[in-house]
Amino acid sequence: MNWTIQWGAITQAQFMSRHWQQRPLLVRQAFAGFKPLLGVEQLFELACHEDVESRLIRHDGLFNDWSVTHGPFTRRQIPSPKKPHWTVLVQGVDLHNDAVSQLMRAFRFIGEARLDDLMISYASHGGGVGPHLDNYDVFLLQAQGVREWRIGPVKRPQWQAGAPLKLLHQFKPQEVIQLHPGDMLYLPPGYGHDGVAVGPDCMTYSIGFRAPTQGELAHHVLQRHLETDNTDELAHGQRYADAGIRPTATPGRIPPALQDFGLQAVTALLSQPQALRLALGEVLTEPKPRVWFTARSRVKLGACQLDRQSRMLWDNTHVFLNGEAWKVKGEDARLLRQLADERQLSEVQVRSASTDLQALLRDWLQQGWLQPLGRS
Ligand SMILES: [Mn+2]
Repeated sequence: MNWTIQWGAITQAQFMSRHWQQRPLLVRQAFAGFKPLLGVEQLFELACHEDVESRLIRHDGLFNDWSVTHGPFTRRQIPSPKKPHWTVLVQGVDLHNDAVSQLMRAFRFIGEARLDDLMISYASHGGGVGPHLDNYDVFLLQAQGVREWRIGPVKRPQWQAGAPLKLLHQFKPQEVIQLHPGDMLYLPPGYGHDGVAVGPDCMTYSIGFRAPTQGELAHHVLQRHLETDNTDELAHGQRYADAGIRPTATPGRIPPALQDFGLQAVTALLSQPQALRLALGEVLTEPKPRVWFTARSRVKLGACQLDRQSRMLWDNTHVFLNGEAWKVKGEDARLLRQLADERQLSEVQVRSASTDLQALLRDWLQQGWLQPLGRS
């Protein structure tokens, strides 16, 4: 299924220039006649699965008491939908369900490197996670039932003390918006929101984005860079030496020469931008924890598509798939970039690939990173 967002009065380009990362947008019937892609029972089953990240949040309105429990749950731990004021959140549903993974493709116009996951929240009447803000952009698509959102900018966030969730203290919403199935609300990072289910069986799909901080990215890129072989030179490079030093009267002091040596070691890393870009591509395509691919023994090379759990990106010199990198050029580079952009290759394209590339594609099929594409 090919999903396209119906932007209504504006274009996608206008959304990008006026709203993305800047201000909220309500899109009525962004997906006209939308029907949930998985049922409530199917969602609860996922919440009970050990490879799925899930949370159960209950709220006692009278005492403003919140409780949070982390999954996986047993089916009996999930309350009855007839009971009000609870919600279950299931993270990364796109990794476990093909239909949901396809819906998420509608948001690839932002670019795959920025896409995070699709979370589904189920709420009984009055259920929600309370007033909060997120550090990343989010599209909130109403899939079933009705949810009432209170939204507003937050200048200086203050947090409720003692709550098990990071909840805004004295949140003053500017707008109240009711979302019905197919309606979608976009919120930029840091925008306050509080969504409460109105009536039973409310399901909302949250399409979330990745926005690493400099520190997080530096941590992962440097770590990856240091783990790879191309830093052999550095790892086996000159060791600290201090022949000719005089006896010290201040043995506790760090020698200035050692300080310089430490700084030089880090500076040396930064003088390898190509290697850092390589590490970045590997980091950005690293599968999430608890992602498993199913290997297959016999494969027939033909039309194929990336497995829904596969992450593939490219830059000017490499293609990256699931945390690994390949240096590519020429026609093979063109084909692999196409695979990353379109997530599939036709039989004709696969046949036009070099022998080396065909061997690589066969390897990816065997690992379960690629899936055969049925002729239709
Ligand atoms: Mn949120």
